[in-house]
Amino acid sequence: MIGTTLFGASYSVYVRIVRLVLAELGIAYALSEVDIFAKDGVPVDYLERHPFGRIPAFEHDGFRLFETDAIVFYLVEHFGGEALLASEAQMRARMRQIMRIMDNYAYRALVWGIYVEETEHARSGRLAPDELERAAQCLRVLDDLSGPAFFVGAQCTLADLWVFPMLAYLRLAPSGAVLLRGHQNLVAWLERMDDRPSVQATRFPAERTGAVPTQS
Ligand SMILES: N[C@@H](CCC(=O)N[C@@H](CS)C(=O)NCC(=O)O)C(=O)O
Repeated sequence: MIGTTLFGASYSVYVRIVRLVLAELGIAYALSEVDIFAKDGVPVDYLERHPFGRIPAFEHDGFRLFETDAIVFYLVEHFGGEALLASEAQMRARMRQIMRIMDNYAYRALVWGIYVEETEHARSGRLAPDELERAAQCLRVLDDLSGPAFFVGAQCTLADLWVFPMLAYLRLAPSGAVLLRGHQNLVAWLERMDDRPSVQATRFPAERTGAVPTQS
């Protein structure tokens, strides 16, 4: 396959991270829609691209890849996107720390624990204190790590592009919006990010229409 193709769904947090990077770097690509939550399960041919059945998967001029981190670093290195990396060692380490916090702690708590539970499982206002506390802890940590303009330094880096999709879902959930109100730094950062063309070009369907996606 010649060119750049991203396989996944526009409602997916991890697909959006890659799309944000593609947009920030001005790389033309095709989005090939794959619904891993389809009634009949993950499409069988998709498992050839991603044996674990997650999204996204990626192909560039015949080079196939999966795992968001690997895809993003390939894009940055192949297409000269170093401006998205913090330039100094400690700041770059902080950037990666924030990315891994999002993967390892925030994704489950914010997206599945709050957004999906409240909007899809009709548990709005009925979450348990420990579910809310896990999300609250993530926000406290992120708030502590956030800088005055972007997460790390004076320019948008991969840290911002990793955090944005997860907080974008969180703020759509009633309890998530309440939690966020206690972190005005994060609210202001979200509003700054909302102005970026990359963010506007990759809106989740639920942000555009107010409709709730099947899964995230
Ligand atoms: N480690 C994977 C995670 C990707 C991931 O979890 N994607 C979600 C959608 S945002 C997914 O495929 N979920 C399906 C599932 O949990 O079965 C990556 O970094 O690409």
